[in-house]
Amino acid sequence: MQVPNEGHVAVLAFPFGTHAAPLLTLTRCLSSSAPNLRFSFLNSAKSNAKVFSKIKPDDYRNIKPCNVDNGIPEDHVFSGHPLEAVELFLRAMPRNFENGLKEVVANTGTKITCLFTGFVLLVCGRYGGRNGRSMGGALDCLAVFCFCPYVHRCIENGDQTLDFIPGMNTIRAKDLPEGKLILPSQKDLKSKLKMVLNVGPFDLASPPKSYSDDSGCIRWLDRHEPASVAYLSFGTILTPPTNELIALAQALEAQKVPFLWSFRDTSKLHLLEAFLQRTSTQGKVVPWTPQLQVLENSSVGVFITHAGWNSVSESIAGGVPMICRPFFADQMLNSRLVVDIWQIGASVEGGTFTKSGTMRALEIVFSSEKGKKMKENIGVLKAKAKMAVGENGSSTKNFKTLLKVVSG
Ligand code: U2F
Repeated sequence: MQVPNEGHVAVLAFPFGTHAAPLLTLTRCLSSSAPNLRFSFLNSAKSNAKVFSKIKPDDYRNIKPCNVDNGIPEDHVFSGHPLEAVELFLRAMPRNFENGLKEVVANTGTKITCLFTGFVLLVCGRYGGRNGRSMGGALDCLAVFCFCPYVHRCIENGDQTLDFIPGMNTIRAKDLPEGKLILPSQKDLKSKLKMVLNVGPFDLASPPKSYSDDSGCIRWLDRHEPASVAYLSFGTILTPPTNELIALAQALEAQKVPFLWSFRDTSKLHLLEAFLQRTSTQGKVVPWTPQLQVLENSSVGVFITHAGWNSVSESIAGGVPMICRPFFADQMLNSRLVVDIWQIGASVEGGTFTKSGTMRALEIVFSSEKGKKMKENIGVLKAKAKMAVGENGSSTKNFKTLLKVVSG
Protein backbone atom coordinates (compact mmCIF):
# COMPACT_ATOMS: atom_id res chain seq x y z
CA MET A 1 0.00 0.00 0.00
CA GLN A 2 1.17 3.51 -0.84
CA VAL A 3 2.45 5.36 2.27
CA PRO A 4 0.97 8.86 2.50
CA ASN A 5 3.95 11.18 2.69
CA GLU A 6 3.07 14.57 1.26
CA GLY A 7 1.51 16.16 4.30
CA HIS A 8 -0.23 15.42 7.55
CA VAL A 9 -3.70 16.82 8.18
CA ALA A 10 -4.96 16.73 11.77
CA VAL A 11 -8.75 16.84 11.97
CA LEU A 12 -10.15 17.86 15.36
CA ALA A 13 -13.72 16.69 15.95
CA PHE A 14 -16.32 17.73 18.52
CA PRO A 15 -17.58 14.38 19.84
CA PHE A 16 -21.21 15.26 20.62
CA GLY A 17 -24.46 15.37 18.69
CA THR A 18 -24.03 14.94 14.96
CA HIS A 19 -20.76 16.85 14.61
CA ALA A 20 -18.13 14.17 14.09
CA ALA A 21 -20.00 12.17 11.42
CA PRO A 22 -20.32 14.96 8.80
CA LEU A 23 -16.72 16.04 9.55
CA LEU A 24 -15.60 12.47 8.84
CA THR A 25 -17.64 12.51 5.60
CA LEU A 26 -15.79 15.64 4.48
CA THR A 27 -12.45 14.15 5.61
CA ARG A 28 -13.18 11.00 3.59
CA CYS A 29 -13.97 13.10 0.50
CA LEU A 30 -10.68 14.96 0.94
CA SER A 31 -8.66 11.84 1.71
CA SER A 32 -9.90 9.93 -1.33
CA SER A 33 -8.99 12.90 -3.55
CA ALA A 34 -5.57 13.25 -1.89
CA PRO A 35 -4.21 9.72 -1.27
CA ASN A 36 -0.72 11.10 -0.60
CA LEU A 37 -1.87 13.02 2.46
CA ARG A 38 -2.01 11.44 5.91
CA PHE A 39 -5.12 12.31 7.97
CA SER A 40 -5.32 11.94 11.77
CA PHE A 41 -8.91 12.14 13.06
CA LEU A 42 -8.77 13.31 16.71
CA ASN A 43 -11.97 12.61 18.60
CA SER A 44 -13.15 10.93 21.83
CA ALA A 45 -12.83 7.11 21.87
CA LYS A 46 -16.61 6.70 22.10
CA SER A 47 -17.39 8.97 19.18
CA ASN A 48 -14.55 7.52 17.05
CA ALA A 49 -15.89 4.00 17.65
CA LYS A 50 -19.36 5.12 16.59
CA VAL A 51 -18.50 7.06 13.43
CA PHE A 52 -15.82 4.66 12.13
CA SER A 53 -18.05 1.62 12.72
CA LYS A 54 -20.37 2.90 10.00
CA ILE A 55 -17.76 2.81 7.23
CA LYS A 56 -15.60 0.09 5.71
CA PRO A 57 -11.81 0.24 6.37
CA ASP A 58 -11.26 0.40 2.60
CA ASP A 59 -13.11 3.73 2.60
CA TYR A 60 -10.61 5.40 4.92
CA ARG A 61 -7.20 3.95 4.10
CA ASN A 62 -5.25 7.17 4.77
CA ILE A 63 -7.33 8.32 7.77
CA LYS A 64 -6.27 7.17 11.23
CA PRO A 65 -8.70 7.52 14.16
CA CYS A 66 -6.89 8.94 17.23
CA ASN A 67 -8.58 9.02 20.60
CA VAL A 68 -8.27 12.07 22.88
CA ASP A 69 -9.13 12.33 26.57
CA ASN A 70 -12.88 12.91 27.11
CA GLY A 71 -12.23 14.79 30.38
CA ILE A 72 -14.33 12.38 32.48
CA PRO A 73 -12.48 11.60 35.77
CA GLU A 74 -12.20 7.87 36.49
CA ASP A 75 -14.47 7.90 39.55
CA HIS A 76 -16.97 10.39 38.11
CA VAL A 77 -20.65 9.79 38.84
CA PHE A 78 -22.94 11.43 36.29
CA SER A 79 -25.74 13.60 37.68
CA GLY A 80 -28.00 12.96 34.71
CA HIS A 81 -27.67 16.47 33.27
CA PRO A 82 -27.71 16.07 29.45
CA LEU A 83 -24.81 18.49 28.90
CA GLU A 84 -22.52 17.16 31.65
CA ALA A 85 -20.28 15.16 29.31
CA VAL A 86 -20.00 18.19 27.00
CA GLU A 87 -18.97 20.43 29.92
CA LEU A 88 -16.29 17.93 31.03
CA PHE A 89 -14.94 17.65 27.49
CA LEU A 90 -14.80 21.44 27.11
CA ARG A 91 -12.95 21.70 30.42
CA ALA A 92 -10.37 19.20 29.15
CA MET A 93 -9.79 21.37 26.07
CA PRO A 94 -7.43 22.43 24.60
CA ARG A 95 -5.07 20.22 26.67
CA ASN A 96 -6.61 16.97 25.39
CA PHE A 97 -6.21 18.01 21.75
CA GLU A 98 -2.72 19.35 22.41
CA ASN A 99 -1.71 15.96 23.88
CA GLY A 100 -3.39 14.15 21.00
CA LEU A 101 -1.49 16.26 18.47
CA LYS A 102 1.83 15.60 20.23
CA GLU A 103 1.04 11.89 20.18
CA VAL A 104 0.19 11.68 16.48
CA VAL A 105 3.31 13.67 15.58
CA ALA A 106 5.46 11.34 17.74
CA ASN A 107 3.79 8.14 16.47
CA THR A 108 3.96 9.01 12.80
CA GLY A 109 7.19 10.99 12.82
CA THR A 110 5.40 13.48 10.56
CA LYS A 111 4.73 17.04 11.60
CA ILE A 112 1.30 18.45 11.02
CA THR A 113 0.90 20.56 7.90
CA CYS A 114 -2.77 21.44 8.30
CA LEU A 115 -5.18 21.67 11.22
CA PHE A 116 -8.77 21.10 10.25
CA THR A 117 -11.41 21.59 12.92
CA GLY A 118 -15.07 20.76 13.33
CA PHE A 119 -15.51 23.85 15.48
CA VAL A 120 -13.70 27.13 16.11
CA LEU A 121 -10.83 26.32 18.37
CA LEU A 122 -7.97 28.14 20.01
CA VAL A 123 -5.25 25.59 19.29
CA CYS A 124 -4.98 26.51 15.58
CA GLY A 125 -1.63 27.96 14.72
CA ARG A 126 0.49 25.85 17.11
CA TYR A 127 2.12 22.46 16.46
CA GLY A 128 3.62 23.36 13.12
CA GLY A 129 0.18 23.73 11.49
CA ARG A 130 0.34 26.58 9.05
CA ASN A 131 -3.24 26.07 7.95
CA GLY A 132 -6.10 26.35 10.44
CA ARG A 133 -9.41 25.32 8.88
CA SER A 134 -12.88 25.16 10.33
CA MET A 135 -16.28 23.84 9.38
CA GLY A 136 -19.61 23.65 11.16
CA GLY A 137 -23.30 24.05 10.44
CA ALA A 138 -25.03 26.81 8.52
CA LEU A 139 -22.73 29.52 7.20
CA ASP A 140 -24.97 32.11 8.85
CA CYS A 141 -24.30 30.43 12.16
CA LEU A 142 -20.56 30.69 11.63
CA ALA A 143 -21.04 34.37 10.75
CA VAL A 144 -22.87 34.95 14.01
CA PHE A 145 -20.15 33.15 15.97
CA CYS A 146 -17.53 35.36 14.35
CA PHE A 147 -19.37 38.47 15.40
CA CYS A 148 -20.45 37.19 18.80
CA PRO A 149 -18.46 39.46 21.12
CA TYR A 150 -19.61 42.45 19.12
CA VAL A 151 -23.23 41.27 18.97
CA HIS A 152 -23.46 40.90 22.73
CA ARG A 153 -22.27 44.49 23.16
CA CYS A 154 -24.75 45.88 20.62
CA ILE A 155 -28.03 44.22 21.53
CA GLU A 156 -30.53 45.82 23.86
CA ASN A 157 -33.42 43.37 23.61
CA GLY A 158 -34.26 39.99 22.10
CA ASP A 159 -36.38 41.32 19.24
CA GLN A 160 -33.65 43.63 17.95
CA THR A 161 -32.44 42.58 14.51
CA LEU A 162 -28.75 42.15 13.69
CA ASP A 163 -28.71 44.71 10.88
CA PHE A 164 -25.22 45.77 11.94
CA ILE A 165 -23.91 42.45 10.53
CA PRO A 166 -23.85 42.35 6.74
CA GLY A 167 -26.60 40.04 5.43
CA MET A 168 -28.13 39.35 8.84
CA ASN A 169 -30.77 42.07 8.98
CA THR A 170 -33.67 39.64 9.46
CA ILE A 171 -32.05 37.65 12.28
CA ARG A 172 -33.12 38.65 15.80
CA ALA A 173 -30.93 38.69 18.90
CA LYS A 174 -33.09 35.97 20.45
CA ASP A 175 -32.26 33.62 17.56
CA LEU A 176 -28.62 33.55 18.65
CA PRO A 177 -26.99 30.52 20.23
CA GLU A 178 -26.93 30.94 24.01
CA GLY A 179 -24.33 29.79 26.49
CA LYS A 180 -20.60 30.08 26.69
CA LEU A 181 -18.67 30.56 23.49
CA ILE A 182 -14.98 29.94 23.22
CA LEU A 183 -13.87 32.66 20.89
CA PRO A 184 -10.74 34.58 20.09
CA SER A 185 -11.19 38.34 19.81
CA GLN A 186 -13.19 39.51 16.84
CA LYS A 187 -10.11 41.07 15.28
CA ASP A 188 -8.14 37.87 15.68
CA LEU A 189 -10.87 35.70 14.17
CA LYS A 190 -11.53 38.03 11.25
CA SER A 191 -7.86 37.85 10.35
CA LYS A 192 -8.14 34.04 10.30
CA LEU A 193 -11.24 33.95 8.12
CA LYS A 194 -9.56 35.17 4.99
CA MET A 195 -11.32 32.55 2.96
CA VAL A 196 -14.79 31.08 3.37
CA LEU A 197 -15.52 27.95 1.31
CA ASN A 198 -19.05 26.61 1.56
CA VAL A 199 -19.15 22.93 0.59
CA GLY A 200 -21.90 20.28 0.53
CA PRO A 201 -24.41 18.86 1.08
CA PHE A 202 -22.31 15.75 0.50
CA ASP A 203 -25.24 13.35 0.85
CA LEU A 204 -26.64 14.85 -2.35
CA ALA A 205 -23.29 14.56 -4.12
CA SER A 206 -22.71 10.91 -3.25
CA PRO A 207 -25.70 9.36 -1.47
CA PRO A 208 -24.81 6.42 0.81
CA LYS A 209 -24.98 3.13 -1.12
CA SER A 210 -26.61 1.13 1.66
CA TYR A 211 -28.57 1.69 4.84
CA SER A 212 -30.19 -0.40 7.54
CA ASP A 213 -33.89 -0.28 8.25
CA ASP A 214 -34.45 -2.77 11.06
CA SER A 215 -37.91 -1.40 11.87
CA GLY A 216 -39.22 -1.52 8.30
CA CYS A 217 -39.82 2.26 8.06
CA ILE A 218 -39.44 2.47 4.29
CA ARG A 219 -41.81 -0.44 3.69
CA TRP A 220 -44.35 1.28 5.96
CA LEU A 221 -43.92 4.62 4.17
CA ASP A 222 -44.32 2.95 0.76
CA ARG A 223 -47.88 2.05 1.71
CA HIS A 224 -48.88 5.71 2.05
CA GLU A 225 -50.13 8.41 -0.31
CA PRO A 226 -47.62 10.97 -1.63
CA ALA A 227 -46.88 13.82 0.81
CA SER A 228 -49.33 12.52 3.42
CA VAL A 229 -47.08 11.43 6.33
CA ALA A 230 -45.64 13.52 9.17
CA TYR A 231 -42.12 12.41 10.11
CA LEU A 232 -40.96 13.35 13.64
CA SER A 233 -37.43 13.31 14.99
CA PHE A 234 -35.54 15.51 17.45
CA GLY A 235 -32.00 14.42 16.63
CA THR A 236 -29.47 12.55 18.68
CA ILE A 237 -29.40 14.52 21.93
CA LEU A 238 -32.78 15.68 23.09
CA THR A 239 -36.31 14.48 23.80
CA PRO A 240 -39.00 17.18 24.17
CA PRO A 241 -40.45 17.61 27.67
CA THR A 242 -43.37 15.39 28.69
CA ASN A 243 -46.11 18.02 28.27
CA GLU A 244 -44.92 18.69 24.73
CA LEU A 245 -44.75 14.98 23.84
CA ILE A 246 -48.35 14.61 24.98
CA ALA A 247 -49.47 17.73 23.08
CA LEU A 248 -47.76 16.44 19.91
CA ALA A 249 -49.47 13.06 20.23
CA GLN A 250 -52.87 14.72 20.77
CA ALA A 251 -52.41 16.92 17.70
CA LEU A 252 -51.41 13.99 15.46
CA GLU A 253 -54.37 11.96 16.64
CA ALA A 254 -56.85 14.83 16.29
CA GLN A 255 -55.62 15.67 12.77
CA LYS A 256 -55.60 11.97 11.80
CA VAL A 257 -52.22 12.44 10.13
CA PRO A 258 -50.27 9.25 9.40
CA PHE A 259 -46.99 9.59 11.29
CA LEU A 260 -43.55 8.02 11.58
CA TRP A 261 -41.89 9.02 14.86
CA SER A 262 -38.21 8.44 15.62
CA PHE A 263 -38.52 8.26 19.41
CA ARG A 264 -35.00 8.26 20.83
CA ASP A 265 -35.63 7.91 24.55
CA THR A 266 -37.70 4.74 24.67
CA SER A 267 -37.85 4.92 28.49
CA LYS A 268 -40.44 7.69 27.99
CA LEU A 269 -42.69 5.69 25.65
CA HIS A 270 -44.91 4.58 28.55
CA LEU A 271 -46.12 8.21 28.78
CA LEU A 272 -47.85 7.71 25.44
CA GLU A 273 -49.07 4.16 26.00
CA ALA A 274 -52.80 4.78 25.47
CA PHE A 275 -52.13 7.00 22.44
CA LEU A 276 -49.88 4.34 20.91
CA GLN A 277 -52.56 1.71 21.30
CA ARG A 278 -55.25 3.92 19.77
CA THR A 279 -53.06 4.95 16.83
CA SER A 280 -51.35 1.65 16.05
CA THR A 281 -52.69 1.69 12.47
CA GLN A 282 -52.29 5.46 12.01
CA GLY A 283 -48.64 5.70 12.98
CA LYS A 284 -45.33 3.95 13.57
CA VAL A 285 -43.01 4.75 16.48
CA VAL A 286 -39.44 3.43 16.31
CA PRO A 287 -36.18 4.11 18.18
CA TRP A 288 -34.21 4.98 15.00
CA THR A 289 -34.95 5.47 11.31
CA PRO A 290 -32.80 5.66 8.18
CA GLN A 291 -33.61 9.41 8.15
CA LEU A 292 -31.98 10.29 4.84
CA GLN A 293 -34.02 7.64 3.04
CA VAL A 294 -37.16 8.53 5.02
CA LEU A 295 -36.94 12.15 3.90
CA GLU A 296 -36.44 11.06 0.32
CA ASN A 297 -39.58 8.92 0.39
CA SER A 298 -42.37 10.60 -1.56
CA SER A 299 -44.98 9.80 1.12
CA VAL A 300 -43.40 12.20 3.65
CA GLY A 301 -45.18 15.57 3.60
CA VAL A 302 -43.71 17.30 6.65
CA PHE A 303 -40.77 16.91 9.01
CA ILE A 304 -41.41 17.94 12.63
CA THR A 305 -37.90 18.72 13.83
CA HIS A 306 -35.70 20.46 16.41
CA ALA A 307 -33.92 22.16 13.45
CA GLY A 308 -30.52 20.54 14.04
CA TRP A 309 -28.34 21.49 11.08
CA ASN A 310 -28.07 17.97 9.63
CA SER A 311 -31.84 17.48 9.81
CA VAL A 312 -32.49 20.80 8.07
CA SER A 313 -29.98 19.99 5.36
CA GLU A 314 -31.41 16.47 4.86
CA SER A 315 -34.96 17.84 4.71
CA ILE A 316 -33.90 20.24 1.96
CA ALA A 317 -32.23 17.36 0.12
CA GLY A 318 -35.51 15.42 0.39
CA GLY A 319 -37.66 18.44 -0.54
CA VAL A 320 -39.76 18.09 2.64
CA PRO A 321 -41.15 21.24 4.37
CA MET A 322 -40.56 21.44 8.12
CA ILE A 323 -42.31 22.34 11.36
CA CYS A 324 -39.55 23.62 13.63
CA ARG A 325 -39.42 23.51 17.41
CA PRO A 326 -35.83 24.59 18.23
CA PHE A 327 -34.40 23.96 21.72
CA PHE A 328 -30.81 25.24 21.99
CA ALA A 329 -27.50 26.14 20.29
CA ASP A 330 -27.81 26.94 16.56
CA GLN A 331 -31.34 25.50 16.36
CA MET A 332 -33.12 28.86 16.86
CA LEU A 333 -31.10 30.40 14.08
CA ASN A 334 -31.63 27.41 11.77
CA SER A 335 -35.36 27.56 12.47
CA ARG A 336 -35.44 31.26 11.63
CA LEU A 337 -33.71 30.55 8.31
CA VAL A 338 -36.24 27.80 7.53
CA VAL A 339 -39.37 29.71 8.56
CA ASP A 340 -38.74 33.37 7.73
CA ILE A 341 -35.85 33.58 5.33
CA TRP A 342 -36.12 30.56 3.03
CA GLN A 343 -39.86 30.11 3.82
CA ILE A 344 -39.71 26.33 3.65
CA GLY A 345 -41.39 25.59 6.95
CA ALA A 346 -43.54 26.75 9.85
CA SER A 347 -42.86 27.32 13.53
CA VAL A 348 -45.24 26.39 16.34
CA GLU A 349 -47.19 29.21 17.97
CA GLY A 350 -45.56 30.29 21.23
CA GLY A 351 -42.40 28.31 20.45
CA THR A 352 -43.43 25.09 22.26
CA PHE A 353 -45.70 22.20 21.24
CA THR A 354 -49.30 22.62 22.34
CA LYS A 355 -52.16 20.61 20.89
CA SER A 356 -53.77 23.60 19.13
CA GLY A 357 -50.45 25.17 17.99
CA THR A 358 -49.26 21.90 16.49
CA MET A 359 -52.62 21.27 14.78
CA ARG A 360 -52.43 24.77 13.28
CA ALA A 361 -48.85 24.22 12.06
CA LEU A 362 -49.88 20.89 10.46
CA GLU A 363 -52.82 22.61 8.75
CA ILE A 364 -50.53 25.32 7.39
CA VAL A 365 -48.06 22.86 5.88
CA PHE A 366 -50.59 20.29 4.61
CA SER A 367 -53.57 22.37 3.57
CA SER A 368 -52.85 26.08 3.08
CA GLU A 369 -51.61 28.22 0.18
CA LYS A 370 -48.64 29.09 2.39
CA GLY A 371 -47.88 25.37 2.70
CA LYS A 372 -48.03 24.96 -1.08
CA LYS A 373 -45.58 27.83 -1.44
CA MET A 374 -43.25 26.21 1.13
CA LYS A 375 -43.20 23.03 -0.96
CA GLU A 376 -42.36 25.07 -4.06
CA ASN A 377 -39.64 27.01 -2.24
CA ILE A 378 -38.00 23.89 -0.87
CA GLY A 379 -38.06 22.37 -4.36
CA VAL A 380 -36.14 25.41 -5.65
CA LEU A 381 -33.65 25.18 -2.77
CA LYS A 382 -33.16 21.46 -3.36
CA ALA A 383 -32.45 22.11 -7.04
CA LYS A 384 -29.90 24.78 -6.07
CA ALA A 385 -28.24 22.40 -3.61
CA LYS A 386 -28.07 19.71 -6.32
CA MET A 387 -26.56 22.20 -8.72
CA ALA A 388 -23.98 23.25 -6.10
CA VAL A 389 -22.67 19.69 -5.80
CA GLY A 390 -22.87 19.05 -9.56
CA GLU A 391 -19.88 19.02 -11.92
CA ASN A 392 -19.55 22.79 -12.25
CA GLY A 393 -21.35 23.74 -9.06
CA SER A 394 -20.10 26.11 -6.37
CA SER A 395 -19.55 23.31 -3.84
CA THR A 396 -17.50 21.30 -6.33
CA LYS A 397 -15.34 24.36 -7.13
CA ASN A 398 -14.96 25.22 -3.45
CA PHE A 399 -14.04 21.63 -2.68
CA LYS A 400 -11.23 21.76 -5.26
CA THR A 401 -9.93 24.97 -3.68
CA LEU A 402 -10.19 23.41 -0.22
CA LEU A 403 -8.24 20.40 -1.45
CA LYS A 404 -5.46 22.68 -2.70
CA VAL A 405 -5.40 24.58 0.60
CA VAL A 406 -5.34 21.40 2.68
CA SER A 407 -2.64 19.89 0.47
CA GLY A 408 -0.53 23.01 1.10
C1 U2F B 1 -26.59 18.58 17.20
O1 U2F B 1 -27.75 18.05 16.58
P1 U2F B 1 -28.35 16.59 16.53
O2 U2F B 1 -27.30 15.57 16.37
O3 U2F B 1 -29.28 16.36 17.66
O4 U2F B 1 -29.30 16.69 15.21
P2 U2F B 1 -28.98 16.85 13.68
O5 U2F B 1 -27.90 17.83 13.37
O6 U2F B 1 -30.28 17.13 13.06
O7 U2F B 1 -28.47 15.42 13.24
C2 U2F B 1 -29.20 14.26 13.50
C3 U2F B 1 -28.63 13.18 12.58
O8 U2F B 1 -29.07 11.91 13.04
C4 U2F B 1 -29.70 11.21 11.96
C5 U2F B 1 -30.15 12.29 10.99
C6 U2F B 1 -29.08 13.36 11.13
O9 U2F B 1 -28.00 13.10 10.25
O10 U2F B 1 -30.25 11.75 9.69
N1 U2F B 1 -30.85 10.45 12.47
C7 U2F B 1 -31.14 9.26 11.86
O11 U2F B 1 -30.47 8.83 10.91
N2 U2F B 1 -32.21 8.53 12.33
C8 U2F B 1 -32.98 8.98 13.36
O12 U2F B 1 -33.92 8.26 13.72
C9 U2F B 1 -32.67 10.22 13.97
C10 U2F B 1 -31.61 10.94 13.49
C11 U2F B 1 -27.02 19.91 17.81
F1 U2F B 1 -27.97 19.67 18.78
C12 U2F B 1 -27.57 20.83 16.73
O13 U2F B 1 -27.95 22.06 17.31
C13 U2F B 1 -26.51 21.04 15.64
O14 U2F B 1 -27.07 21.79 14.58
C14 U2F B 1 -26.04 19.68 15.12
C15 U2F B 1 -24.92 19.80 14.09
O15 U2F B 1 -23.89 20.58 14.51
O16 U2F B 1 -25.59 18.84 16.20
